[in-house]
Amino acid sequence: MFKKILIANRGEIANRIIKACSELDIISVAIYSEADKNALHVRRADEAYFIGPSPANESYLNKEKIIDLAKKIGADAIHPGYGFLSENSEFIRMVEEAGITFIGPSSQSVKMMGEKTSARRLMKSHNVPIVPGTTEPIKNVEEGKKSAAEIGYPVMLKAAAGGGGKGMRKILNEDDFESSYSQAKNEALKAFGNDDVYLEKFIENPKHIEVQILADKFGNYIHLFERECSIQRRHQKVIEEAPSISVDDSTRKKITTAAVNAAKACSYYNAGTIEFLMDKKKDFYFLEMNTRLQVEHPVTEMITGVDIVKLQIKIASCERLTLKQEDLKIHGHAIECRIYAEDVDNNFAPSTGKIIHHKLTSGPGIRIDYGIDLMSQVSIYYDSMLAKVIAWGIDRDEAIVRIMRALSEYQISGVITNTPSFTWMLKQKTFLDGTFDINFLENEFFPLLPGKWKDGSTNDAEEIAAVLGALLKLQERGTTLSNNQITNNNQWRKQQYD
Ligand code: MV4
Repeated sequence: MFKKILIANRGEIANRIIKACSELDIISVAIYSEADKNALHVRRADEAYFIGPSPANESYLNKEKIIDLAKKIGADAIHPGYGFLSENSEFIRMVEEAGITFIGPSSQSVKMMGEKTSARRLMKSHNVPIVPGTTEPIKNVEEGKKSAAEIGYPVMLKAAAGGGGKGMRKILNEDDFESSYSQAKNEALKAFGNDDVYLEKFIENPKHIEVQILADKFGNYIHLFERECSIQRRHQKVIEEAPSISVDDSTRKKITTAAVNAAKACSYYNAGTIEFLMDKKKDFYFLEMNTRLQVEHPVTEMITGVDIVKLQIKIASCERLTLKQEDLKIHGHAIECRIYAEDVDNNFAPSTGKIIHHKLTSGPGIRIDYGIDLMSQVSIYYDSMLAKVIAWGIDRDEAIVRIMRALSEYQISGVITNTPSFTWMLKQKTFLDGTFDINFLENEFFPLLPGKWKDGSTNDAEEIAAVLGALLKLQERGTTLSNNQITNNNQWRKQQYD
């Protein structure tokens, strides 16, 4: 087993990985940028090293610097978390060439799934249903029009090098084809440095269903059932659940089998997720594979009892999966709400500032994964997700009342968050009866903005009292925590907390 793991990430996921290291008795190493000097992951890791200026390009995305540091401090392995370098096949290659283990899939698997048309060909040849469409990039307008007519309008143009919704375009009819085609190619070139695009049939009002898989380095594959992730805004997930209320036993059997086949097709190891669109007839189609740990992994952990991050580490260190598919059962239901620092009433503008009050909640079935605490800075440099509130219940109804209760108790001050908006979402008929799809927020929530959705009670008085108390304490001390106290944060931690 590894002795020391460098965590090439920040925020809640860095903290989540630190917890896994701690339970496995592995030394956790944080890296941090200028903006993250007061960040929680820096305080919680066993060691922490300054890596560079706030812009991610100069810190969390600096491949050479991260690998050099890992070598210098004797880290056996690097956990990339999600985002940043997690799906960068070049980085994986560099890490392994440096003699360090990457906690994730092979560079080749990531590359195979990153190019969407070759991924579609691979899926097709391994009995994974793909969205009807082309499996090679479109060569010119004429060829594209011909394919689109065969597929049947409306169609979607997608970037072959894309993913996550970037460089996507819906085309309603042949008259719009030419202009959409050249725009899509332009966008793809700008975003990915590659202007290949391909066509898919447009699937009307589908759900986003994804399947968590795990595989070891000896060819053993299991799945951990599905997650329902249809509630998104601009390709950012907001609420996730496991299992999906819309997946029946027979569909579950088919979609999880397809997901395991997808993983086998690219000789995958470690944790991965296969994304599908599922239509009203419960036909499902492969969208893409996420070759990393995902934000929403906790809902799967809650219903299966499996610690996905610990298994990632064990798999990376060449342990065999001892967990058998037949041992896995869905137990109850879990829901996750993502807490973003954003002003829902002001067009979801990111909210920045110092966290001056953070009061967690607990109670039956509640878990909060968070990356902030008192004095941490919420800046414009990184993703605005601060925390995730996760609730488990014996059934969906219990998970819903528990997460409502937890959200009403959870307090963050210093930045504006989207927390109150969940009160509205979780009460909607289409959410409660499960008939929502990927258009839920766009169709039902946005028309109400601004202001009219607010119907939850808040804990203003209690929050204000807590904040005033904290400010008074700081005043009494005649101080605040200043940045230069924390340059050598090992030292600093000792001074502050011993
Ligand atoms: C689609 C689609 C409809 N038809 N493909 C968006 C993210 C990217 N991974 C794929 N996406 C979509 N692909 C076809 N052929 C609709 C979407 C889509 C979507 C998918 C999942 C969750 C939310 C979404 C929001 C808008 C569009």
